[in-house]
Amino acid sequence: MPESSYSGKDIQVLEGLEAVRKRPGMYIGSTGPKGLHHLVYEIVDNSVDEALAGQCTTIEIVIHADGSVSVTDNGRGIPVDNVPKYRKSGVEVALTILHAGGKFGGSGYKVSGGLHGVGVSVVNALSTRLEVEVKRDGKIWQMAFERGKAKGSLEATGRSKATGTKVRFWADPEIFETVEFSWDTIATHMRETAFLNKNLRITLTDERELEPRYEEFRYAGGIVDFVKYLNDKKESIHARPIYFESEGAEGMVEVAMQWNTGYTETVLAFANNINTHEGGTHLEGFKNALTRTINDYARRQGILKEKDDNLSGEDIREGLTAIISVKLREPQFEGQTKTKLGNTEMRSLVQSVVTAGLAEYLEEHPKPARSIVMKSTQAAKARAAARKARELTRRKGLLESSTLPGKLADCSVKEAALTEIFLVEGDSAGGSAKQARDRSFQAILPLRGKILNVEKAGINRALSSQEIQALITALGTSIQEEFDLEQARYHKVIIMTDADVDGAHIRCLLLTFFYRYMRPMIDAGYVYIAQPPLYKISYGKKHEYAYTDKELQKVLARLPESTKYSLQRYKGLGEMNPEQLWETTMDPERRTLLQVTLDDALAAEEVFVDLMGDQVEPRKLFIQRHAKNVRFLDV
Ligand code: 28G
Repeated sequence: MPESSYSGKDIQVLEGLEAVRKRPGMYIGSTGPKGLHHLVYEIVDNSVDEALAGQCTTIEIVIHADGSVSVTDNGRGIPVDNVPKYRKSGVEVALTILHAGGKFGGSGYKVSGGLHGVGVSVVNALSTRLEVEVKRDGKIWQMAFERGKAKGSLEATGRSKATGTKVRFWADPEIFETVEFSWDTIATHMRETAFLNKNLRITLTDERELEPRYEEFRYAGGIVDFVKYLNDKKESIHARPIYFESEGAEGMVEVAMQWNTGYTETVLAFANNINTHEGGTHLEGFKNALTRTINDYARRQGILKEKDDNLSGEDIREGLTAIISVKLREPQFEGQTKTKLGNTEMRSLVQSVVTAGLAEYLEEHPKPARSIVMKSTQAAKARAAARKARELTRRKGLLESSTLPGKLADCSVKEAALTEIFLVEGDSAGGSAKQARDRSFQAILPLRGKILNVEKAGINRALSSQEIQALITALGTSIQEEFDLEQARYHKVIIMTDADVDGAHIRCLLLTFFYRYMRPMIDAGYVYIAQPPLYKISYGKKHEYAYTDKELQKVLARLPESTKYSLQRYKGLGEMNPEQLWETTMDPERRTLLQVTLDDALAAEEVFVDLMGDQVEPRKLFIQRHAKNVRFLDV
């Protein structure tokens, strides 16, 4: 189309995508790795919608050698016909009009238009290049874009009997802090998507390595398989997950649940495939129904006597792994991160489905029913004991004592928002860190040896550990029910451990601690992991650091052939002098910190359970895989 014939609508389109490029954060949350991966999900969501409409069975994702990503589905293919309102093909409309394709009020359930609900046009705007290929009506149709602008128009380029849509995009390095996709991040998300969409086949291929990596996700059991997966390394109380589903005018509800012998509650709630981290009406309905039904049953069976208090929701959910998945036509997402379901009709719907389904299960399965109730009563007893222990500890002034631990080298600034604390493995590294730090705003807490394994130990023992007590007092927030984010003495808590397996283990122990006892610290984004370098490369009078093996290869490749260099591999923080520690790991101007998020409840759970759980086998496997780096083996 010649430029002179651009209509007002065309100009609006360009302005629309320009707005996306100007303020990408508004559309995809961030321009960090999270926002980058959001691009993939945004495209995949469109394919999942085709699957939800019953028109698509397979989604193939490829991370290409050049760093681009393609998504291919075998749906009906985006319509290619002219859309009169825009005087463009349906394909071009989908890729250039913000919020194209009316999210709500359609006939079926939709994933897209969910979390940020921005659509593929946003991916287009944030890519240096995007290619789309549609197969339908016996033809292959193709078109390309650069930074959101169409290069030509949709053209038929060949013939095919197949149908479907393929989109390949190159994320724009001018927009994103990094354009490197992570296999683990995409795989975890796709596994979750496959669990939530029974029998949908999703494949992931990574062609960036010489030997391509490939994985297929397809679960005939849907969320029942999801629960089995989450409980895989745990010992379950009843053999098969409890499952019920129901579909009505308000939407569809599916619940799968299984108790294990552990103490953790893992209840994940989804609405239209979106992980509703902040919960909402569906989760409330589930919890209400669960608490009432189990208490009713316990009383009817005489396990709870008239004089006994009701079992609390927390007691009942101890060791419970559950997935609640609802699909509804007009989801309302609320809350700070728009991950809280607001539709009130879902509260009563889920509540009645769970009440009916669970009551029936309990009647029909008396043995597991009894085990479940006994587990809850034990939890109630343990909780009462823990409360007592906490009160005792508090009376001794250990939890909220105003005297800071002796080993803490505190900073001089008192304004928590400006300060940070490094949790450092071992006294020697702690010593270096104390010398290296900027004492005005950086505090150091050395933690000796392995801090207590809080997953295995109950709270009583955890609290009697000196390391844990020092940690709690230094952070100032107290724990669990008494936790108060306002009292945090630092807004950055930086875990600094060695770059080896023991370091990873200690990091995991600390993360477990935060996860179990101070979760809001993670939610608030206060917890970080320091990134010490793995190598120092010295040549002439210069030196450089490499933080990964890949980076080392890059640095070495850059050096002229004749250059002599020496290579130091850091096995621990202790091998760095204070100055090195400062410039590589602690200086806010130069360091990289990884912010710990709970976005990935799945991945976190897995690592915690692998390393901390009761079963020895996964831990052994982990250690064998990393055996060359193990210093001491007390896991
Ligand atoms: C591979 C990358 C991402 C998609 C379809 C299929 C249809 C469609 C997509 O229609 C417009 C609005 C409501 C009907 C629908 C094809 C009906 C008939 C589709 C994708 C038209 C959008 N034939 N597959 N959009 N609707 N896959 N994958 O984007 O009225 S998007």
